[in-house]
Amino acid sequence: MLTVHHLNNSRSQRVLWLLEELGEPYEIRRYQRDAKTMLAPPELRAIHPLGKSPVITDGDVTIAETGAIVEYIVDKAGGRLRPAAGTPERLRWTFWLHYAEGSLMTPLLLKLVFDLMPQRSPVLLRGLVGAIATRAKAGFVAPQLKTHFDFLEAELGRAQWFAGAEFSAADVMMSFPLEAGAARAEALEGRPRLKAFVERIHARPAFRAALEKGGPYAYA
Ligand SMILES: N[C@@H](CCC(=O)N[C@@H](CS)C(=O)NCC(=O)O)C(=O)O
Repeated sequence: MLTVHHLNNSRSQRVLWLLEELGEPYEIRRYQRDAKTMLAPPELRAIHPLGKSPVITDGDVTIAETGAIVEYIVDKAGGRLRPAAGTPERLRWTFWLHYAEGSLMTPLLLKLVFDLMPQRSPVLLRGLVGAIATRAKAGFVAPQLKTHFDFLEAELGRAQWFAGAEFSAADVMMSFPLEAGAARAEALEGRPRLKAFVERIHARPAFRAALEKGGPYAYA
């Protein structure tokens, strides 16, 4: 049986959602973030040395990294939620599968780090650290995020889903950075197509089912 090693409030929510969309059988093993550091517990390292979520096991196979997990599950489901090879939709699908974690998450992570830096600094240094963080965000992170979100808003002008007219696993992959972008960086403000996309995915029965199984999720 395929097991999702599910860290609360994390990217593994996407994997549960994909499995629900495909109707593939799975079980969940749950892990809780440390309340103070928000890091995963050490037990997750026993499953995979990186100790990150998501990670899945399926018989002898252990897979980390959401994009690799998505490809494995889609293969297992006979290629459903993936456009046919050799089509323009398939090229777009592959692009979004890599882009979500490879490009879009980077400035979002930087935003999170710079947002947290002042409060995690020694009290006497907070003012200075805050000023440095504000400068880095204004000078580098915010323009990067604007470029990405404007690009995404334009891309959704071609079709309502990222790979084309049909919903696909690429939309599942793109959900997390867009939800994080909405929560941390006002990604949906003034971007009606991104807002409509997030509303559309939240309305899907499989998305709701995955939320019930996965537990509270701060980005949805
Ligand atoms: N690019 C990786 C990122 C994995 C990742 O950073 N996961 C976070 C959860 S959203 C995590 O495990 N955080 C806890 C920790 O780093 O200890 C993927 O998509 O699987």
